[in-house]
Amino acid sequence: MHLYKTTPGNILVHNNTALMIDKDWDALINQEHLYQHLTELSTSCKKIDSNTFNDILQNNILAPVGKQELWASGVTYLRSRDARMEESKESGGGDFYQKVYEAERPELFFKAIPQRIVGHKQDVYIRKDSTWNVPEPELTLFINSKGNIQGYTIGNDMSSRSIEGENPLYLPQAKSYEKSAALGPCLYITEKPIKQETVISIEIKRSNKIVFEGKIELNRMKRTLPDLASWLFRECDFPAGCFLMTGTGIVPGDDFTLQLKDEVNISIEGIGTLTNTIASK
Ligand code: DO4
Ligand code: MG
Repeated sequence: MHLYKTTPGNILVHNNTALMIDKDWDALINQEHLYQHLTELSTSCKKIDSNTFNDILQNNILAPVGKQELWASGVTYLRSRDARMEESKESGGGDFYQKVYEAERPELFFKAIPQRIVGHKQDVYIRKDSTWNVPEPELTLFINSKGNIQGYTIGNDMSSRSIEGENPLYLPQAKSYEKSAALGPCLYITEKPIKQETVISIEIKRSNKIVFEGKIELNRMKRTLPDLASWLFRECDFPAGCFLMTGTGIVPGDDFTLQLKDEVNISIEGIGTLTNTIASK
């Protein structure tokens, strides 16, 4: 099932039926058994006709976030390790990426407060002091306050490769700034964990022409999703739950950088497509 946060309210799509759920977003998603909870709620919710729903999908989707923090995982795929070793070789930081790829403890970093997160069809920013910028397409987990993965969404972990490559200690500036993260278009809530064969893909368009595309399966990730969640919850409490990006397995070649007005489309099987346009502050 898919749960959308929209300006008219929360909409659940279950068994091909769109239903309006009149509940506070944070209270709604932070359930112990979200799939079962929504299944029960769906029997008593008001239906929305398909024209109204399609209109809302076109114009009124918000990021599926309330009060939650957004965290991110790093170097969980070989491709991310290799690209980062390359970009930081002059600064001498390359070894750290190899070490963290092999280590038991994953790289987890704070990405954004809700205010810095945008939704589907909104602009994401590149920094004006950065010369090399990429989107990172990432399966993103919604984890409830008890530390259990309850849903999935699509994330774009916008990244400055020039700033991170200059010195790995600049990571927070390379990763966290206004509109540096996009989430959406919805929360995908399943009875069983998402399939390992799930395909994550990205397409970047410039003046309507594809300038980069790539895809990867989730099973290429070095770590498991529950392992990432459990490291994050070791010493942090999240009263409203939290979102966790799980790392990128797709990085464009070193000659590629985003330009203003590029359109980034990230798709994950079962969830949908997250579309954002590149802009700056
Ligand atoms: O190590 C820096 C960040 C890595 C990252 O964002 C990723 O692998 O997706
Ligand atoms: Mg990333």
